[in-house]
Amino acid sequence: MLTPDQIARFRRDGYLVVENILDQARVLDPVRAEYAVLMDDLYEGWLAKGRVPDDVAGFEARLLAAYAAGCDWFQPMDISLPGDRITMDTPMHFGPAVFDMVTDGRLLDLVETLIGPEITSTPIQHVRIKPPAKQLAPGEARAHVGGTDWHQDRAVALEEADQTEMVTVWIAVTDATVENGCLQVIPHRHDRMLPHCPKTQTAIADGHVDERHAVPLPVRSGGVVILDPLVPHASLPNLSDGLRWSFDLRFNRTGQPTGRAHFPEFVARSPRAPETVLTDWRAWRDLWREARARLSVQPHIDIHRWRSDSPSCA
Ligand SMILES: O=C(O)CCC(=O)C(=O)O
Ligand SMILES: [Fe+2]
Repeated sequence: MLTPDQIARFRRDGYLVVENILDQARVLDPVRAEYAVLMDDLYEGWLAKGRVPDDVAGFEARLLAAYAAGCDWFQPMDISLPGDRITMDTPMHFGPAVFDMVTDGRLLDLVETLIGPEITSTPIQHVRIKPPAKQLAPGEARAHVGGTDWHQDRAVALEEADQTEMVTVWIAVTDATVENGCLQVIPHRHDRMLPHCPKTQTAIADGHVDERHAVPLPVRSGGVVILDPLVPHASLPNLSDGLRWSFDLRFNRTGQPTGRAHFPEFVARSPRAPETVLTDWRAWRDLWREARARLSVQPHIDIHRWRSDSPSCA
């Protein structure tokens, strides 16, 4: 699936942009349709409470109206639980179209060339539907809604996964452009973990990223960006008039820690033990429902190792 040249570039640079991986008609249109239904369900609920205007139609307009009204669509649309305050009612989204995307054969072929054929889908995964920056509230700090600060993905998992062979796969649902807030990376800088600090987001400590070396990574809808877990990356702000929509997924070699053991993982591909592969989206959803129920009655589990009082963060 990847050419030897692409694999060599990934190993050298720590990232790779690959266009035309996910089919529009077969994979992304169903995802859009699934989210349109979800948006309408959420909107009806807010309408019933008088929280949003009733003359707004369409996914994008409804999402922006909900944001302006202070109604949260992020967590109900996310394919994960939050890092804190999990209750029995915490909303999340696990549906057939998203499952088909996460387990897409072409996507897994690509992952297989980098980490081998025994592939686990990790629970560190998000949807990011980013409104134009000019429509965001002044204090908006969430990396799933506004810009993302510089970080390494290895650093947002726990230490137990520091040796895990994993890759991040970032999927462009809308075209990702420099204007609408595509990813940017510091190529070649993936030899070691940099200190991070719990700022508004967990981010690389001041002075460790030279932004003059940042390379933006535009990619068309259906294309993906693959990231080494140690490559520093961030997103640009969305300076366009439209939404910037992506998913980010992570895959590791089966049997190695995901770095977020309290959330569910599943086997996405396994020539060695095909019977272990999860094929039913309902089973995926149920794993997350069970995790939510368990975590809602447990003490909080940190998802990061970084402390604001460490020397690098002073
Ligand atoms: O899309 C973004 O803003 C950030 C994504 C990211 O950090 C990731 O995919 O690891
Ligand atoms: Fe990241």
